[in-house]
Amino acid sequence: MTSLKFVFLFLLISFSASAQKDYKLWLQYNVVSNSSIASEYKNNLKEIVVLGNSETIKIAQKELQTAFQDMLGAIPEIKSDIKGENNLIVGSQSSLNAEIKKELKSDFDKINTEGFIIKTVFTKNKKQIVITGKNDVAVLYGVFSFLRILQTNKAIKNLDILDSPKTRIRILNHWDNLDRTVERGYAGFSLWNWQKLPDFIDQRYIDYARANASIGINGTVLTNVNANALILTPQYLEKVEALANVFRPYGIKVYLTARFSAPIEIGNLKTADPKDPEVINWWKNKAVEIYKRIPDFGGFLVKANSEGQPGPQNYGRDHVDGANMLADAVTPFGGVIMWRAFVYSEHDANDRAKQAYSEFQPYDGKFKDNVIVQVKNGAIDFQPREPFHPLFGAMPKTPLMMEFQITQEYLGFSTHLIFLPKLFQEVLESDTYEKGKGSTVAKVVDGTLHQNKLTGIAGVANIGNDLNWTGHPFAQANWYGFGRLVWNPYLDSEIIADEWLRSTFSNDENFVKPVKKMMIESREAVVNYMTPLGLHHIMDTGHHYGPGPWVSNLSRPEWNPTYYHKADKNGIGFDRSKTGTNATAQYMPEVEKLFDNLETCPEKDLLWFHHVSWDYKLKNGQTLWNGLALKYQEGVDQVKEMQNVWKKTEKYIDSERFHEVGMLLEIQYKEAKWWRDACLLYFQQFSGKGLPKGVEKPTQTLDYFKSLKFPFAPGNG
Ligand code: GCV
Repeated sequence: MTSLKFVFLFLLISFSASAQKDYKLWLQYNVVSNSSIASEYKNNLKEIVVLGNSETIKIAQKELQTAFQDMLGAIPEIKSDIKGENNLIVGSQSSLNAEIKKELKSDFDKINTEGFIIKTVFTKNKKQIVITGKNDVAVLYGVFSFLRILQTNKAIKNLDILDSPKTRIRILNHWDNLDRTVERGYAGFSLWNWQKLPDFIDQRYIDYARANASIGINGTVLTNVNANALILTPQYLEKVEALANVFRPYGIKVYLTARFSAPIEIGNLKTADPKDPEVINWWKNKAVEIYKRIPDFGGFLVKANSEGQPGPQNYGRDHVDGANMLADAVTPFGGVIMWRAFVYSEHDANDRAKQAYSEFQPYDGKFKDNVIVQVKNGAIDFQPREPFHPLFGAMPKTPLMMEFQITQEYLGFSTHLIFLPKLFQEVLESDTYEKGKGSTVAKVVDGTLHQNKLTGIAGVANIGNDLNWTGHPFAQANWYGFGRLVWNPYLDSEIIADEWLRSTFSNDENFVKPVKKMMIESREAVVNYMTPLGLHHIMDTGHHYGPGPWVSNLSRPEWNPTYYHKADKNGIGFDRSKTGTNATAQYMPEVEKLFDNLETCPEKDLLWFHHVSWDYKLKNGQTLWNGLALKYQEGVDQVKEMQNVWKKTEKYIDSERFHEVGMLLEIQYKEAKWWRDACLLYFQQFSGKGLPKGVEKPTQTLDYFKSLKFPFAPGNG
């Protein structure tokens, strides 16, 4: 009995220790094992001088204390005034003494209101490290950045860092429903416990805010874009207010989704027509009510007249009418409207990829100043690879916001390891040629191309109430990487992977080097085994789990995978060139030419833009059929290689996460083979050709793959 008890206790302790590791995300604060680095920090951090006593400054102080205790084994004494030297001075510009202020004057001129300075300064021959910014939240960002330097075991000699976020709205979009299910969520239920709010403040809310602040995220849309009007009732606004109060000291503003028909559903009006005076008034009053509770409320995100959601078109009005009406309601309070351009219609026979551009481009310059149009990454829908959305590069007079999807709706859910910053980077680096060469998507969204003041990047969150937040331990890297990239859209994804691995697992080079390579290559691996050479949207329908290139029976043609690949006896691919739907014409001439011409179209986008014969010769000399089959095989082989890399990491990390990732990679490998076999068997019916040498033979029939059903696949509403 005693030994049983002991075993139980042991299991409990080891479970909670590793569960905590998963839970702690990239803020592990592992002991610094490099003794010279540790002593360098200890010598330079005799005391911490904390200037100010706001909630935010207290959070910054606590963070430093926790981090130093965990990483260096001791907390320097905390002081509130500067004496002696080799101190760490933490406080906003206004709290600094005159000498330091003077010393940093030109630096302060170079940062924006959210930017920070981390600098070694000498005043009266005394050396100090100063972390500062124009306000307390900026100081908090500086503190997290300083701790990242320590976590990644970098030296702190002569620090001279000035860092400002390049985008203004750095926001997570939670597709969380009020019943706590999460649309396209693969990490459990929603974090927001509406039933217990506002009185019960779950520690998770605080930990969520802390994690976001550590990567510079400054906004959160709490509710699904497929919106429920109830969130705008007093009963719920009280709960939203409680969350806003928790997030505020971390610099995070709360936003909500606005259901366009709310005036009817909860306001007892007969219409939601944006030109109706009663409707206009209803929204104005609603804004007053919200801002009374939440003075720094961010604004609304709206999905209107898209996939069955109500909108201004229900009343013969357009998107501009709808967005501007809401914009007027929040203008007195400095709120913004993020209006989504994700529109396509079953009544429009045009290529779905063209519809958002066709509808929104003519609105350029017509929105109010506090409206930002949120454009999805990709004209179809967050595919493993899409060419950049043509609206980027076509609306010079309208602020455009990028919407990335962090949750892996089309990318194997939280089961597959894919490092998304690599994908995001590819898109941000794409050249729109809007104002000549170098007019990258990054420059459109950070406002530098058109000098927009209102800028932003949104990410559909992959967070749920799973112990490890994101379902897959490596999906945490996508949350982290999103934050880092929206702060600086020019950051290299390799740097992000490096930081994340060191902060989350270990600084050991023998671990970091191969695993970083694995992460970087994971994106292409997934493209290869799901949708190589420009294929897209061939996931099984509804849940989007696994392959379903055969699906052709859905009511809306553009919901069917057959619509996208167009495989037939002659070949495969969607002709979006001049000879087809001419979607290429939506790009600037340089890009149009590149994509339109079969010779110059990058092979990674080939079947996105062209329908080519099975015998078409690829650049490597292979026929299209053989090349396609070999790409599928390559994807499978890449996952095998990821497994090999991971197997060698056991001695560097905790056994729990080692085993978790190992099991998930095993599933990923199985599913990569499933993708390869199902797709090749299906496409083979059209090509009529055998599999080339090097491609493994399927062990199941096409009918078997077609028979697979997943009625309870997660995230499907
Ligand atoms: C929130 C896709 C997804 C939907 C999602 C929609 C959108 O169609 O499958 O779940 O709805 O995009 O982004 O609005």
